Amino acid sequence: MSKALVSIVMGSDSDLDIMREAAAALEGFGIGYEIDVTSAHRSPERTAEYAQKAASRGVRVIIAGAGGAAHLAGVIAAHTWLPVLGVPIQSKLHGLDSLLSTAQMPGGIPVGTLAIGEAGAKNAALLATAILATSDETIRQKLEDFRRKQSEAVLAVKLPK
Ligand code: RP5
Repeated sequence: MSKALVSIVMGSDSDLDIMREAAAALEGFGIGYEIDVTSAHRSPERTAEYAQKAASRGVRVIIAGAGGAAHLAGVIAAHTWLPVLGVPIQSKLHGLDSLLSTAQMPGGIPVGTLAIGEAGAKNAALLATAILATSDETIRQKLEDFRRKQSEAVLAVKLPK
């Protein structure tokens, strides 16, 4: 795998099944990524350090997934200038708590928040790919191919009569 351009982080290893969707999507484009667990609440110093050093490691986009009182994406965004994409993980309140905790950032520190759960994790990776595609012709080509094939698959659907 090439060097990590995208960092996938999550608040707990219990988030991994969802966040694997992001990793799988990046692998489909051959985009290098790192994946790790760090918690805004349980390991706050390490989370800050992780975010502060991401850009100098060569990371260009961070995807952060967390559930419940989901502050991970916001805390990471507070410690880096890199674009941060938040994935709300399903929770005891069906992920609505995670969604609001991730999305409702104060003006000045943005988190691009995706849908709750698997679709959000997949789309975070696709959005990270699109961000990278603005300055990388090879990635742009792969993303355009993916979108074309996806459209063709919809057109090819034949429902039973
Ligand atoms: C959040 O709390 C994590 O992101 C996870 O979604 C949720 C529950 O964590 P565990 O108690 O399963 O470790 O910080």
